Amino acid sequence: MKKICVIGLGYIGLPTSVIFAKHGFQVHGVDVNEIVVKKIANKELYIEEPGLQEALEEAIDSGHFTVSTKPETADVFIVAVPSPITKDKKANLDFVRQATKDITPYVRKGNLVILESTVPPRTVEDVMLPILKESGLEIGEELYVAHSPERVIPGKILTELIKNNRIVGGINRVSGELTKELYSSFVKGEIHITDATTAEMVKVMENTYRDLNIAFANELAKLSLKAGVNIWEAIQLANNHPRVNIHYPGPGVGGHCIAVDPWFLADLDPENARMIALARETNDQMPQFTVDRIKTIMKEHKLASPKLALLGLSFKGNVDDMRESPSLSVMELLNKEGIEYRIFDPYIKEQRVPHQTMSLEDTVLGSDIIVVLTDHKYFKEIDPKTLKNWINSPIIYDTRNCINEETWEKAGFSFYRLGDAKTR
Ligand code: SAJ
Repeated sequence: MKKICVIGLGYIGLPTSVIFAKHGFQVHGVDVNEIVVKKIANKELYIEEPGLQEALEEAIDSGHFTVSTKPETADVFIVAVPSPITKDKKANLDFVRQATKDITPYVRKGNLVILESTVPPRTVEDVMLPILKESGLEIGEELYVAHSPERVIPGKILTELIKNNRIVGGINRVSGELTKELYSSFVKGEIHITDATTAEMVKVMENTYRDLNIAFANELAKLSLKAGVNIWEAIQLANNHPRVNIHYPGPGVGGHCIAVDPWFLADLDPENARMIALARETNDQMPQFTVDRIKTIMKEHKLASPKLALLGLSFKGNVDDMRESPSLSVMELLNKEGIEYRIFDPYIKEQRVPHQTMSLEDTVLGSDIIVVLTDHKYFKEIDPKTLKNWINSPIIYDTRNCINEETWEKAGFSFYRLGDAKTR
């Protein structure tokens, strides 16, 4: 049985490990965080992801998945560690560097090393290979290396890992082919082979495309207020065109990918990456736009010191992931303005931020404006009639176009929607 050592047991490393364990491999998972390792060994999850609990239990019980804080010798090494950005928007490759250093003493002739983390183009060639050379093995001849970025979306990780097409970039042909063969054990989508740097470039381009398109939608949302239209209706109609696919506006772009990866690309050549940086800034500015709109609503209703009820902490609907969430920026801006609020998210089950309550009732009780920041299904299903008994004044501002205007207006609410001039 082939053995795989996976470094980093987070959102990608853990699901990848259990899937390989299910498909005939012996998997050893490594994480520097002892708490994470203990939890996983006890079959406890620290992230919420549909189907992952059952898959983890099965993997551990089968004996095909072990975990510890130290790597072991194996046939294949998969690096799936974080690649964040620094405060000045540069790639922080410390984890990738450290993980590569950690596995170097364990690599043997004939092994394959795969980087899964999303990274700036040239990371495999310029950061990983010089470290792996220290093993004394001939790179490309005795040690094969590839980049195989994941493309899964939180909330659907287990199905997308199997279903999605994959790009596999080898430092040479053999490395690419060995990687394709490995992932073919469970991937049902197509696997395309290219070189490592092209694979790195493709991955960051995909997320940058989305960021640019969302920035365009956010810009349109602002313009729509001047034009006097509902941008959601306009986008839906424009998307009827067979070659148009405009994304949607919102209170900002969160998550660990789309809000981060464009900087990897911009960093390559800041002078020429003008649209990319502008899109990032446009999207980063949306929490401020959201707070400005709240202030306008306050003025319209003569609410000098209102209590806000913020709904949603996750960066997008139906997941528990708060990374880079626009809600956090909105909260920070409200703090600066001295505007009072409470916040509730049905997916965040522990106290993670100040002013967070554990129930909808506790957040909306005595509030003057309800602000929907995340499009959780839970919020779409709220019955406004029940809320009316708890609130102070019936006003709702929907930043995600996920609340039914008619139902809420019938219940007597003043309804506002981001990017919709028709809701006053
Ligand atoms: N958003 C908008 N408007 C839209 C679409 C999204 O404001 O029209 C916001 C969301 O609310 C959220 C953020 O953008 O705050 C990003 O959400 P997302 O669902 O678009 O993306 P992620 O970050 O969850 O996952 C992305 C995916 N990339 C693409 O769709 C190109 C996923 O396939 C990648 O695997 C993942 O990044 C990654 O790991 O890079």
